Amino acid sequence: MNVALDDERFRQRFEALNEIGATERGGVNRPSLSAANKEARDKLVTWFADAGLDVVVDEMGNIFGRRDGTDDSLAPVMVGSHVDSQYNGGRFDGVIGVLAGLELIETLNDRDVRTERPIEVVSWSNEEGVRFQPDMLGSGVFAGRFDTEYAHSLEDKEGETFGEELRRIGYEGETPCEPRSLHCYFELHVEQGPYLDEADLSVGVVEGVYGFSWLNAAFEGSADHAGPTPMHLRYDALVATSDVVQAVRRIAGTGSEDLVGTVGSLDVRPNSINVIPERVEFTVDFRSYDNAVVEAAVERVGREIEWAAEREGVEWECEEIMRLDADPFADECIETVERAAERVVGEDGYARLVSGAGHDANYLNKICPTGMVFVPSVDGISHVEEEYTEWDDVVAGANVLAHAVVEKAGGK
Ligand code: HGY
Ligand code: MN
Ligand code: MN
Repeated sequence: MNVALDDERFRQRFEALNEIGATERGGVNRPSLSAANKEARDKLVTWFADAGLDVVVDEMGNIFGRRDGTDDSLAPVMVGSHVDSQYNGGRFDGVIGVLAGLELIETLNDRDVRTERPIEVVSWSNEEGVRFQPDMLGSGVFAGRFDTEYAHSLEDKEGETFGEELRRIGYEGETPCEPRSLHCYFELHVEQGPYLDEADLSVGVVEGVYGFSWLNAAFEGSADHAGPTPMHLRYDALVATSDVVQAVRRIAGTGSEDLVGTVGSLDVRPNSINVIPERVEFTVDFRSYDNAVVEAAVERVGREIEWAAEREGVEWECEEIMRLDADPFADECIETVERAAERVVGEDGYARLVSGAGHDANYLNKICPTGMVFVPSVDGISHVEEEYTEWDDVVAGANVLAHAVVEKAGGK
């Protein structure tokens, strides 16, 4: 079946959804379980229902829209992504994956095509992990990595729990969030790196996703007056932290070529110009496609934290809050996506690549054959308001996704 999506309807939905939480600089601010995230969820539920999908919300707030096949005893093909965003993030990250799945449903309805297998479109909760860590939480519980009780107990910086916030916005569903039989899962996403844009390619056939580790760490020194306290009597938590920030950069420069390391969040207390920092809480994010390299980097930074604490005479804490191994996607799904890419953009229009960003597909890949389609991020920029992808590339990627899903769902 040759799937040709309705670009205009797809684009109108993209613009309408991104009006929610729109920022002045052209991005979106729709953090997990915020009022803007609720508004986006409400819009999705309406659109899913209007497209004739059976809508189910599970106990993690994951939203599923199911379209029956001719044989509903068969496991469904699932397609989706997420609509929560970074604080002041990009308009394409996650959204195009959910809306491309919905557009496929609308196109099948228009063409009165019934696939053999059911198709489910999904919008996962808390993919970004900026308000509630770790990230990919909704898909992680669905894949059996975390239990719902743990996930609901997670707190944001204001002490609000995930469960309370989910109930407050009315998205704690009855349906258990747990692994179930899926024929396969596909996700369309922006690359969020420079490769496709530099190679001037419209589509990426994703072979797998980097493994990664997230650490929450802290140094505890003693606050004191910045004036009369002599240097030899200081126990400065921020000086110890600055050693580790530099160490993360050094570690990322060793190991394998693809190892990346980031200290992205840092909280200084009391954070006052004339008080020696007493406590600093910070995060470390290491990623590589080689799991042993991530392991070695985590070990090494642990030692750096201890040494920095010793040098400065402060206490240290370090907890790994997330470790996700890299593993390749299923060949059958990679090849399905590749065939679809050849069909839509030709042999010279795509390339195979690996994802440095994490996705819900990481977890789906643990429970069913999984594949991803990438489209280029202009200048490789993402997780900021300037994130941008040419609409023609978004449409090309969505058509590749549609062909892959229809092939696997047995569409004639
Ligand atoms: O961290 C990630 O790569 C994803 O955006 N959650
Ligand atoms: Mn994303
Ligand atoms: Mn993201």
